[in-house]
Amino acid sequence: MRIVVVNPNTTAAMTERIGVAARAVAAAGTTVIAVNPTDGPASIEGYFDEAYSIPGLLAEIAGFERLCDREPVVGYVIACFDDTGLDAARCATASPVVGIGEAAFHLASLVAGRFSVVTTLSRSIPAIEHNLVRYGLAARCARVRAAEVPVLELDRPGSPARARIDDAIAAALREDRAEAIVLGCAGMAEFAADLTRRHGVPVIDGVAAAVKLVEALGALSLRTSKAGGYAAPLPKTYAGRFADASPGSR
Ligand code: 5HY
Repeated sequence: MRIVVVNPNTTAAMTERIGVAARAVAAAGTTVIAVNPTDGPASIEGYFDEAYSIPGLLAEIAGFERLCDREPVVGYVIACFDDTGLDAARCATASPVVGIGEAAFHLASLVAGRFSVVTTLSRSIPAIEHNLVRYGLAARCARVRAAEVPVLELDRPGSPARARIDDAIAAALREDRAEAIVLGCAGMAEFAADLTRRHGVPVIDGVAAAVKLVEALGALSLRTSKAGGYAAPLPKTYAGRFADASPGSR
């Protein structure tokens, strides 16, 4: 089975690291294709970046959908912890689309009574808190914390990122009564195993969680319902630079 993992920001090095994390957990029969748009923000830190990342995300999915008869895709992962563009993406395909945030929240709720989230910057916290309410999991999340590390600093050699994430996790275990930790950025994926060992609680990465959930959905032949809000968009003209995205135009 083929799973497409879309990093909605435009930083190819981050996409590469996300692909490595996804392939590390993928089953033997799963091929992971990790991609990112060429248009859009280098990183997504808050609502404004998020808005400008969605057209590129949807264009990537549209490209794979055009080939799906010859090269089927069992499902998509949106590899941005805000689950950027998730609802629109689910309208764009009948294949399942799983956001790494939603995936991580659900797996955390299966292994812990309470979990805390450790994300990058404080400005990203409201969107994550909103998603927890939207997914019906706010009651299971003790707190969303920020390590105060910019997304693109996560893999810079010599950056204080790891130490700040460590400190935020220690505070969550000490102050929030958190029983598990969710890593609140796709760029933290490679830290999960080491942090689990260091802190002695499940530290969950959404990239791995989402890949396994897409595999499970594929194995159960579960596809996105088109009976309601995720129905395909109605054919209409989109003007200007989005003309090529006009629903029903291909
Ligand atoms: C992410 N931003 O996973 C989010 C995390 C954040 O570019 N990839 C990004 O800080 O909201």
